[in-house]
Amino acid sequence: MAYVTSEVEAGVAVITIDRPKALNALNEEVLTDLKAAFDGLDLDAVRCVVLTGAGDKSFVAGADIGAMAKMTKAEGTAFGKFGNDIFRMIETFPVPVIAAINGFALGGGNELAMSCDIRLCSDNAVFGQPEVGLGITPGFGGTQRLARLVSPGMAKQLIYGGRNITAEEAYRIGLVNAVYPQEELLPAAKKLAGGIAKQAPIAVRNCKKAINDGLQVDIDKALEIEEALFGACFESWDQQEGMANFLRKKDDPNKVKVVAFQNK
Ligand code: DAK
Repeated sequence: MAYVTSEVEAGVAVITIDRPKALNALNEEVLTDLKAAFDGLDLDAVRCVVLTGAGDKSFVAGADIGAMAKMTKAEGTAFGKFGNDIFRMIETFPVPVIAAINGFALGGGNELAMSCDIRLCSDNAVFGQPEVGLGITPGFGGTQRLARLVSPGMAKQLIYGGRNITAEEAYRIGLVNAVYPQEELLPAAKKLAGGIAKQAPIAVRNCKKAINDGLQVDIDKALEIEEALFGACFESWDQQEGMANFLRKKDDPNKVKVVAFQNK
């Protein structure tokens, strides 16, 4: 892959969009490589993913404006669907995906970050949906995910005005969970991912699915979704060993051990 790198260590995959000369802007090749990187992960080995951008200036500065400028209506529609399908694949990826936003997250970059489960950013990060200034609407889910993540009023203010915001403001409105000095961002993201990777993987996956799917339906249906995913954890090795370990510890505190969950 020319534009995306992927490495796995101790259950955590770090996927890096690597096109720093164009501030990691998304063209068809980058999106193709991004899909290939996720498709290539071995989910028996990977329990959490960190997604970031190469360099210290940009996560992703949006879809590639040069490439889009020449598109026909049909090509623009196809490009939008291609991107949307990949972002949705990330949003529904079985294991959690943490965006480590190390600079600009504009347009498609902010939309990509919003497709992830958790967003952490560096103090130089800049967020925005500047599409209306280019004569288009956000096209990779920005109108939908920003309104759900912050609030409809705040999303409308940001999208209609095309105004960029700082890391601090993104934190204040709930777009990101935490802000770090640039050099601390990736270690913090890996540490968070490592903590998730140590938990029972079937349970973590089911939590992700319960939250995501439950948010799309009314509360009664949402609770049914939770019930089914809760029940599905039982009889797994992880559930039996996790609970047995707790009971052993109660019997004899010397028997404390860290359960090496097995994803089965
Ligand atoms: N596309 C292509 N190249 C980009 C880029 C982008 N989005 N952003 C930056 N670059 C390139 C610059 O052209 C420049 O390349 P060279 O001239 O060196 O060859 C290099 O990256 C460095 O950029 P600057 O020289 O401009 O760096 P500065 O620090 O001065 O400024 C900036 C950084 C991020 C403020 C500035 O580059 C900027 O405003 N960039 C554009 C940001 C933006 O407007 N992003 C939103 C793009 S619109 C759709 C689905 C989705 C979308 C559209 C349609 N469909 C459903 C069809 C998504 C749309 C978008 O994301």
